[in-house]
Amino acid sequence: MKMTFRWFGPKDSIPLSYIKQIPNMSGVVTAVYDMPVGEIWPIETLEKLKAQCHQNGLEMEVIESIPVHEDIKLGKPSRDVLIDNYCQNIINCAQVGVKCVCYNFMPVFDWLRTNMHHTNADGSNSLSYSQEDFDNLDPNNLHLPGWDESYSSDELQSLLNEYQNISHEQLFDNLIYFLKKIIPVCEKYDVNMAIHPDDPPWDVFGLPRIVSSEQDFDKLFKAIPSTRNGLTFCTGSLGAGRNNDLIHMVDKYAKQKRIHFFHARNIKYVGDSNSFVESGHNDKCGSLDLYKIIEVLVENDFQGYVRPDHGRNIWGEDNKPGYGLYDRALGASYINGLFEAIERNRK
Ligand code: DNO
Repeated sequence: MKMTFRWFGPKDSIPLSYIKQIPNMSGVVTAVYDMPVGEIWPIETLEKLKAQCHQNGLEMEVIESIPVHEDIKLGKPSRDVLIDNYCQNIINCAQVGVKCVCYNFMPVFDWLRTNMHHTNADGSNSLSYSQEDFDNLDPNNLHLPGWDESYSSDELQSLLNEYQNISHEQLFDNLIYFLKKIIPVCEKYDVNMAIHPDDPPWDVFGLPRIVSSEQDFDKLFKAIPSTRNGLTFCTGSLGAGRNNDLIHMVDKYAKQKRIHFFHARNIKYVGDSNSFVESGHNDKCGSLDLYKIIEVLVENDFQGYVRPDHGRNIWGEDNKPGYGLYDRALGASYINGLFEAIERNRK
């Protein structure tokens, strides 16, 4: 595996030199953040980003994400031009050495929490999802933690209206339409597409979600068999679905060579509903068995990219929720330790 770390570009408060100091760090996972969704990222911008990474001894082989324009998900006539642009983005990324592109196909919101600053018993902060708080949200006057800057309330309402006629089946067809044009480009330029599962893995506000379960992945891989059509195995997103058998799924898709990117994080289930709090990465802190999941990856000779996912804000850090330095660095060390121990035990 190659250990990586998400870096939000030159505006990220965490310098690349700090990221490099985390043991066993091979590179960053980043994107071009200052271009509107749907536009072509200039190759010069990508070259510049890559040069900055290389100056700090870090690779830039993973992009998270090239965002998918809502018109593509909605299947609007404008999608063809947007898909052509997406293909050009894949080509430009490949030309600067990118090997893996993470993306998602979630309508409107690409993740959802009810609290971005949940205070844990030890004084640390993390993201959390309370089913009760969610049920109390007013879909006609939505203010969602983390999303208020992305959409004005009119924009949000009209986008939600546009989705009213989009069924799960229609959304799936739109995903396949997109992939039928993208995957041949990936084949030609040696890029792996890694779809990120729905976070959390169920429908929200009546918006369909189609990448939440084993059944969903099976359907997706059957429709587009090329292994360039793969996934980001995000333990926290998939694990929030208490019916998802993560150990079975990781085994199945690692064997199929579909897992190109692995997001490791842990969550602690709260009560009997869907509620959860994002915990420290260690198994003892949360409800997921990362040890076992990673053991299965190692048994299947996993060679893809790994990154610690959301961390808590600890030690007085007040960084972007989920993306502080300290707890993600601790997460990376824990995951490195698991891989190392499991690999050595097997020899
Ligand atoms: C949240 C992330 C997601 C992810 C996208 C990938 O922290 O896991 O925003 O980057 O869904 O497209």
